[in-house]
Amino acid sequence: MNFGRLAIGLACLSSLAAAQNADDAVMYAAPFQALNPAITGDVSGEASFREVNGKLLASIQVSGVAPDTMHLQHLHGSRDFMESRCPPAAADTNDDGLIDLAESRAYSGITLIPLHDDPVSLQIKTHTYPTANQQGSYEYQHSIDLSKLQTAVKEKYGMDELNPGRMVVYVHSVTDKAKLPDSVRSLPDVPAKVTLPIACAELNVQGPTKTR
Ligand SMILES: [Cu+2]
Repeated sequence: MNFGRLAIGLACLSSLAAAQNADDAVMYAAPFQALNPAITGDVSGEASFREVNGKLLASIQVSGVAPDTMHLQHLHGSRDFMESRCPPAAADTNDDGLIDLAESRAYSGITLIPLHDDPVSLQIKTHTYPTANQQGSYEYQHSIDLSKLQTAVKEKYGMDELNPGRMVVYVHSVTDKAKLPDSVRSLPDVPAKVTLPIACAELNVQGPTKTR
């Protein structure tokens, strides 16, 4: 028996195992594209979500948003797992020059998962979304328990599966001083300034992917 060869074989096996562990980290990411730049200016940044050890690690970084303002941010998507898209200019069906929340639905689906201090709650109306600094930028990072999130999403939306790769990330909210036409639609009891979309990112699987 050739022990030298066996040792090399074992070394190869263990490095293969390490590579497979690394592959278990699935990452979804995309740059933000500005929406409604006539009102909001040039919003930029990046969204990423990593699935690691039963957690979904959310990371959002944006700049060029309304300073000293809380910004709603969510994963939007379709309950029937259609691939969501960010809305094109043609989404402005009422021709008021702005793409509002209602007009985004045909492309992006509905508001699914809020990105604030407790995403698993699926509570959309809260005051715990991130607030931009004086320079108009912010960073948000949160570790979300994947199985709790899946249970919550199944309960609230009837979705059996959670696939961030088919979802988009929205950042909302303009400054209090913004003047919006009355035609801009919002959620019941929430001012349109709070829900107006200002950036969108179409998530895609990045890098090494898990073999399922
Ligand atoms: Cu949203």
